[in-house]
Amino acid sequence: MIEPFTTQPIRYVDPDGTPTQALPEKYTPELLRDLHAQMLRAREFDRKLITLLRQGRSTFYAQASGMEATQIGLARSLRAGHDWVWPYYRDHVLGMALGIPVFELLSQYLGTNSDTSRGRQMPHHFASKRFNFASVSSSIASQVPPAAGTAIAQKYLGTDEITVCTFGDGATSEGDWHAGVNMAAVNKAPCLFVCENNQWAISMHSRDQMASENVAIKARAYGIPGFYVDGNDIIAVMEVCTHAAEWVRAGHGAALVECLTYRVGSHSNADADAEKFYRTRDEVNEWLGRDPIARVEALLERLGHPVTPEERTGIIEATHREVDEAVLKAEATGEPDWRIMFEDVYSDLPDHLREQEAFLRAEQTGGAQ
Ligand SMILES: Cc1ncc(C[n+]2csc(CCOP(=O)(O)OP(=O)(O)O)c2C)c(N)n1
Ligand SMILES: [Mg+2]
Repeated sequence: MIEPFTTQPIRYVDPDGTPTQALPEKYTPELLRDLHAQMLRAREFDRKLITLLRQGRSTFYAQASGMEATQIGLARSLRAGHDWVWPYYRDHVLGMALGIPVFELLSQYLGTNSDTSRGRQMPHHFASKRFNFASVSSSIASQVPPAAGTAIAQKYLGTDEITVCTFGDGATSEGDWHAGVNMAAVNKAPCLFVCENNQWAISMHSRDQMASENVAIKARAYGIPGFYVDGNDIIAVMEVCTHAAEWVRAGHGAALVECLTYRVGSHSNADADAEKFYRTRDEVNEWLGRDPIARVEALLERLGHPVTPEERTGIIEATHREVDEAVLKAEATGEPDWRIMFEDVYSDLPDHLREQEAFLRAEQTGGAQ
């Protein structure tokens, strides 16, 4: 029985791999190995993307390392390409787990011609029409009101889709967050709000920015259930998110899930030295001891189906190949032409943009028009 508003995060497996309660039958060694492989692929993707950044091929990246169980567990509770997702910037692992190809993500990071937004967004602002995955927006919590609107439309149209809206702990202190959650709640709209609580909003710890016990409890004020879950326990995330998504899909209204996790890397590449300025190495090490990937490895070992070192290496090497091939394929499509800046918004360019286009054209042709 999954209950909202628990005082402790809901957990199925301890960090050392010991089950804390009977595991539902569906968690066979095959499924656990699949979840493990997907988490390890995501971790390695982060490492590869940081290398690309250092090579100067892209300019911005926000790692999800440490948060794999939250994003992959959530993805497994959704109907990919059917339900709608209003994500936040750290959700590339959620996107990958739903099925967005690495090639599409990399096209966006590299701003090549194969990018659906054709380089018009800063890196790490991906989207996928095919997967009903709205574009990432960097403005914290700005995705929450549109998610509420999407869910209200789904209810009005009588579809069986739901909307999922993700955000960090910091986002729950924003006005947009409260307005959006209230609108979805009062309209009993099919919206699943998921907080990826990694405990930091850049350099601000969650204890310094909210007086409430946790994030889940904020749901009480809006009359919706709030589930508090161990976000580094992929089984707990899958069970709670599936339960909450089904509840939302059944027409009961909105729900909130808080996944308590930790960002083990920097906030972004613009925050290179977190341990020097705002958090301690001891804190990071403590959370590395609750790593979501190691937890599934320990569980599989206990179940007599260990992941071998060769299997680990195989997953890591396959991810390297996958990223390397996608980079070359994306780069081969070339850089978008500068003229696309003026396309896709106005059918008739306003005068000031016409002037700017003419100015740029003159620059490109060395002054000759
Ligand atoms: C409206 C707004 N205010 C401030 C910022 C600057 N900013 C970028 S990320 C961030 C922290 C967000 O923390 P959280 O929601 O916990 O997500 P996390 O990055 O930890 O995953 C802030 C304050 C912003 N992008 N938008
Ligand atoms: Mg955070």
